Amino acid sequence: MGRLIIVSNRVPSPRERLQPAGGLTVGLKDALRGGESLWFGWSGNQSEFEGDPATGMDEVDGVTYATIDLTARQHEGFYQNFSNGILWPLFHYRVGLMNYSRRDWQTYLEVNAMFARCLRALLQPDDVIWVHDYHLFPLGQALRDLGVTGRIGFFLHIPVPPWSLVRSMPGAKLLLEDMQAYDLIGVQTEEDADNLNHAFRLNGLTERAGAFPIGIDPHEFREQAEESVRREEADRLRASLRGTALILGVDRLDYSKGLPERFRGYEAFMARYPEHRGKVSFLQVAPVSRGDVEEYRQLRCQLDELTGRINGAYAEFDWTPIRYLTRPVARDILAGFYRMADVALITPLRDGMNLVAKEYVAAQDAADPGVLVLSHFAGAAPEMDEAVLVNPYDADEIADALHQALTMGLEERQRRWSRLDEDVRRTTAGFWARDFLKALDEAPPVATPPLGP
Ligand code: ADQ
Repeated sequence: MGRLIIVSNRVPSPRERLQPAGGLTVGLKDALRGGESLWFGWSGNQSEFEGDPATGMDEVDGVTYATIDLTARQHEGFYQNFSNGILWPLFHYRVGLMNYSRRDWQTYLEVNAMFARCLRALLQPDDVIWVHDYHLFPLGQALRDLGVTGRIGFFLHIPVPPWSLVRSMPGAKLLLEDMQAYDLIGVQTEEDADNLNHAFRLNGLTERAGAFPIGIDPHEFREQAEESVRREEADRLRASLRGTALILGVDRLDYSKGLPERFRGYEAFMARYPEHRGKVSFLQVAPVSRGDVEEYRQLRCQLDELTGRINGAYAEFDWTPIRYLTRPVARDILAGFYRMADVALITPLRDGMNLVAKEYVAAQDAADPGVLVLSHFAGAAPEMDEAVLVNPYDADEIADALHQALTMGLEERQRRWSRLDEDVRRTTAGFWARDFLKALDEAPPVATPPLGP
């Protein structure tokens, strides 16, 4: 087998390369270790140079990292406006938040074509290419246009809504046609695969999507959690809780994560279950992400106001209902908080998968596990039906779920948790990558390699 070429918008930073910190870096760790491999993408830097940029090369632990810079104009049009301002809301079912502009669409296509040209120069005939996420939908076709005939797979980390919704974006049909260049398209859930295949069918194209739910490295995360509950930060949190039960939320500050709805759910819980007042603490960690996009600024204001209102209404002089942090907390500290939490409250309005839910399960102490309260609309929900599942739009349902979770007996907690844990340990990140690459190898090829001499 040839080299494995991973392509994603961002490549792991030099620090993440040495110490994978969640997401893709963890997911691909095993796959990259298998043989020769190269990871290609944006360096994270901006340059003033308008032509095709030079590719920076670096090797860490047997993996070659090849990166290119973007200009400020490309970064704005391709990444900020088109990927995060158009595709992200659209694919999270929020058409109303989509700010379409034809100029950004053109920059998106331009950057994808440039990625293809720079990557093409590094390719060898037997390479297997695996492209990741919505920033790079057209990349496969752009590579085919340059004569690449080998295997190209694609994995989409975010949800796929029905075609009737996706088609509201001008250019959606073209993206769909471009995706035919991939030998296999992986998505997170059966629902996503059905929606994408249905879209292909409706447009007279070939169905190429399959469900490959992403996982974590549960062994590594459990070890981290066990170590991290013994750290000074965990002691400080424990002391500050003074015996109150801990409800924990961990997300990027993003409107797909349902944070205002979650806070309103907690408010309803305070109002309707006064017996819990003074006996619980809700800690929400939500570091600011994409802070330069208007919708994210508005979300932050909304959460500041909700936190103030709820704390103002229910706090005692010696007790605060919500602790809300928009600063990042390091992963090796967070893992211990997961283990200490009596309840994880994870209520996205839509989420491709949600790995925090899986990490929470992996971090629990089998003797006294906590309860996962999870949105029906997380991609993880179909696999994790032993969680207490809620509709995040219903504040009263969140309130009832919190009460149920906080009063659940040990036996039921253990029964639910051990089923969840079994699943998390079976469908790991390593399994996900191997499973996808095997299916890619077996998929009927889109392009025929030219005949040899
Ligand atoms: P994200 O939207 O970033 O990822 P998620 O899967 O929850 O969401 O988290 C990815 C990683 O980031 C996890 O390892 C998690 O621990 C970490 N993380 C999240 N919030 C954090 C915080 N506040 N502090 C520190 N670390 C945090 C996208 C999709 C998801 C999909 C993943 C992987 O939106 O639906 O599960 O890709 O495919």
